[in-house]
Amino acid sequence: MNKTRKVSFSGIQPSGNITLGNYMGALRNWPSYQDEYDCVYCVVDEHAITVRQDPTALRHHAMELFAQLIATGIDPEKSILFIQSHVPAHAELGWALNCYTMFGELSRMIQFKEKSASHADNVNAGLFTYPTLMAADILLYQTDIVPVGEDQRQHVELTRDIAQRFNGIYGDVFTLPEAVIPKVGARVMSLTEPTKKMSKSAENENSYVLVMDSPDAIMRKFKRAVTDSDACVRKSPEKPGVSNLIDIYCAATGESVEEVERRFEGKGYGNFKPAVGEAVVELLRPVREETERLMADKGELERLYRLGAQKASAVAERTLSKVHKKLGFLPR
Ligand code: ATP
Ligand code: LTN
Repeated sequence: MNKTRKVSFSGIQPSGNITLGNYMGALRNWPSYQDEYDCVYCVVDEHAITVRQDPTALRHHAMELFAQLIATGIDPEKSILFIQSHVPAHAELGWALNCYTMFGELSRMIQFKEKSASHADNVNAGLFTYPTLMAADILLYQTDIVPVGEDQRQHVELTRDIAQRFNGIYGDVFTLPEAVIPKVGARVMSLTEPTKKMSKSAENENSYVLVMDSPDAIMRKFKRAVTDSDACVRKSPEKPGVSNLIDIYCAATGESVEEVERRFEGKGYGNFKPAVGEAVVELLRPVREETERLMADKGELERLYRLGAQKASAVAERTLSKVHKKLGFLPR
């Protein structure tokens, strides 16, 4: 990367199997940036351990997620696709940035508040400083844009504040990044509690649809999705369940809300819910099948993640040594 093109960076945690929310809010859009930007995509396993993980499951999820990113259309030869823990510069810059991030700023992070409430028995320091490691991920690559779902906007804004603070003291060290959030699918809600976002780490497996779910499982989950009693396919703030299903249907088919409301007028949920299920089955089918194919050749996946780590390290080390020099660390 010699910065003739702008840089796009994004990351995703191998904290479970990825959901339709992750796909619609993030992954699905990532390949398209490859034509215009130098793209960097990262499986953020160091972020995942802020919540307790089973080691065997974490290994599997990281490998499967790596394959899924390729299955969605990320070209590991053209872009940089790698695993966070394979590039030590992330943890190193994360440490330095901790010293330029305020306790008050981290205390205001919505994700921290939500996760400390849902994991009250394990409110660890890593969960609190999660955003500074994320800032390190982004700033190491002199990133211009960060394609993410709506829930990550606050973290990208904090990253910008940290970068600005650092640049204010030491001169232009970091590029200031900006979040890019999709218009449709930016916030897919839970199927059982539609006022909460769909999350891969939720307890109730009927609340999310996984990219690797079988067509039968997908259909079953949509048929059971929580709606309301008036059976009218119309988007409104009083109808969060149906509104979510309409958004999912639009994001899957490319149709507008008005078109969908018109087509299902007077048809009730008995027709609408299976139609949403079918649209999602077809949307996810190619990704699931390609992931299964890629997972059959672990040797090739290992070759590709080593290649990614090498390419990522070369860029990240440059930024890190610049930072260390500015801070006054003796050269290695
Ligand atoms: P966890 O449940 O472990 O916190 P997560 O499901 O929120 O994880 P991440 O790995 O943290 O997923 O996020 C990966 C990407 O998916 C991010 O860009 C995030 O904004 C996006 N994303 C996550 N959940 C949703 C959702 N429900 N709707 C749209 N985008 C989402
Ligand atoms: N915090 C993000 C995952 C993430 C990320 C990043 C996203 C870690 N590092 C860098 C974009 C850029 C999440 O929870 N979804």
